[in-house]
Amino acid sequence: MRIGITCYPTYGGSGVVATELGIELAARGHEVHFISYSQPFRLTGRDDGIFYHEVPVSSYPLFEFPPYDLALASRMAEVAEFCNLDLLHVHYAIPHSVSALLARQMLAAKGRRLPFVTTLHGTDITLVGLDRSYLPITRYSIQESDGVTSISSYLKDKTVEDFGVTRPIEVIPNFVNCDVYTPILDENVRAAARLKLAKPDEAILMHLSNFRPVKRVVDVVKVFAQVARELPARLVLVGDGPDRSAAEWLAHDLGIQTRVQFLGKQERVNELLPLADIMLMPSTLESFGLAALEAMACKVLAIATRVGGVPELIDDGDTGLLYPVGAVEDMAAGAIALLKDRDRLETMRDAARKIAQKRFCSTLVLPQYIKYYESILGNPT
Ligand code: GMT
Repeated sequence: MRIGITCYPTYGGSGVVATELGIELAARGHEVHFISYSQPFRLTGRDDGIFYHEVPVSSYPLFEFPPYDLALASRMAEVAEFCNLDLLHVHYAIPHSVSALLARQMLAAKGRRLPFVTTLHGTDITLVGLDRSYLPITRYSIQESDGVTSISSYLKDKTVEDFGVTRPIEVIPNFVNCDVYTPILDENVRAAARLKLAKPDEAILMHLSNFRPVKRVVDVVKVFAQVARELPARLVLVGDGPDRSAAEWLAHDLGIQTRVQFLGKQERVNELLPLADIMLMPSTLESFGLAALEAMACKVLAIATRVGGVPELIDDGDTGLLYPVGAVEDMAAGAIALLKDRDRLETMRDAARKIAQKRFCSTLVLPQYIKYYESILGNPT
């Protein structure tokens, strides 16, 4: 198949999923064309079968807001025509599914079919899409998509409840390449790599996000402060975003700044994650929680909040620990108990890796996408 993929290229889990999907599709012999305003950040190097088409958005004094969605629709239609695309797959409904809808109409006027699949990821449904200025068009473009997938049952149910969408929605979960996100099996090699981040006797707690308010990065620092009072530990924060400064100040005010490292955005998080003992994901909401899955695949236990689609990924007490939003004391107590009971931690870390392999590995999830594309192509609406 020849597939056009559009996503937010620089920020967030939906772009990561879209990029990894493109890489995995290309590795299986499909031709993948990314269409976006900049190259997706995890798309490094030049893989066979992967092409990137930039969307130029020109400005003009009349435009207080340059219309990216229109430029995107034009480029989607052009790329589809020139590269003979079979379908478009857009990630995050706003505005991508509206642009795809326009591109489909432009090609229909030329007698050419261009179906599109919309994948719902999270705040396109739970936050931004509910804004009155976006809701009607978001609902319309989802309803008009040739196929709709969501990354969890939770998000599917929210889309039906809050948007009244009546068309079928296929749940295809986030996935991870278990050969790329993998534990370091040789303990000596792991111990040597950990020395870059912590002393040998220190536990490593890690957080990975885009530091938006929904991620509650300040809670990460608060949890760590309590853990660090009880045992030797380091906190490593990966990523960047609006709440980084608040978290840095808090670490400073609590006097733990020497034990907290902000690494900023990192390209190869798969090399950092296996060095951690515990991943902290205290978000207000996660429709799935890709960062926790990536950690689990690396045999790292996630301590997270019982929100959205997270319970579909983490089995509380078995493959991770779940708490109410803001339950900082309890999260810290859970982390301390596990770090003091290394046998239980090891058992749970093993279970986390096993569930990632058994349910969320790209080898299992990719065929679901491919089958879904085939069903769309075989069933003209
Ligand atoms: O909804 C968002 O915040 C945007 C989106 C993104 O692009 O970062 O995140 C969502 O998509 C990820 C990948 O599918 C999920 O793993 C995240 O849980 C989800 N975030 C939220 O629901 C807050």
